[in-house]
Amino acid sequence: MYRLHGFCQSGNTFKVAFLLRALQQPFEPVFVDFMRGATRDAGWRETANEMGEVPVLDDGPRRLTQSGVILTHLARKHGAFGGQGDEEQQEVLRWLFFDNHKFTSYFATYRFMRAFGPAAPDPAVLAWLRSRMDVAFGIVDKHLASREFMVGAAPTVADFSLCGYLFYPLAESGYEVAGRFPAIAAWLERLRAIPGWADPYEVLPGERIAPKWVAV
Ligand SMILES: N[C@@H](CCC(=O)N[C@@H](CS)C(=O)NCC(=O)O)C(=O)O
Repeated sequence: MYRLHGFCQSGNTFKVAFLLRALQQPFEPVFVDFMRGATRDAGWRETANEMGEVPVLDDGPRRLTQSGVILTHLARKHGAFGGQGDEEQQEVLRWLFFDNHKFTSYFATYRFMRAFGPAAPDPAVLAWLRSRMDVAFGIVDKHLASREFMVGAAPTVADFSLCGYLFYPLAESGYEVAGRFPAIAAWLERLRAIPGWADPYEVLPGERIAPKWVAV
């Protein structure tokens, strides 16, 4: 059985959990105590991931990291959600890079600082991140205005990657999607309808934490 290392606040882990569930592949969740510094521990990095990040997926003797690599591996292995043919597969890869660089990365950092960070965030840093998010969300919204899924006619791992943080409560990020990005909002409803979708807090290990710095 697959073993998925992560924690419930991690949208990057949720990307993989959602795909495994959509593929009807059971997995054992392995809790990583990120909030108490587990991924910064030298021993953890030695044995789990030298990059100091979750998700980590154990597929038998193979240990995989980077959600984009894991999603691609699972799509190839199970022959689903990978895109049809070379052109679509390259297009999927293009959006995986965009997601990792500009979409998930700014949003996840913003949400973490605002909801779970160790100290009150600097409003100027939040404002800068927000301006980057506005641009990235605008690009994805425009792309989705004329199509149902990011690539081709059916969901692919590009969708699973980009949506990873967007099913968490609004109170954590304070970043309104519904009113501002209608095509993203409609796409999220389509993804929610994929059999296997579940609330991240229902399927990933760890304790829920009340958002801390929401007034900033
Ligand atoms: N590009 C990586 C990002 C993974 C990532 O940032 N994971 C977070 C938790 S959601 C983490 O472990 N961060 C540790 C750190 O930045 O020190 C992926 O997609 O897997």
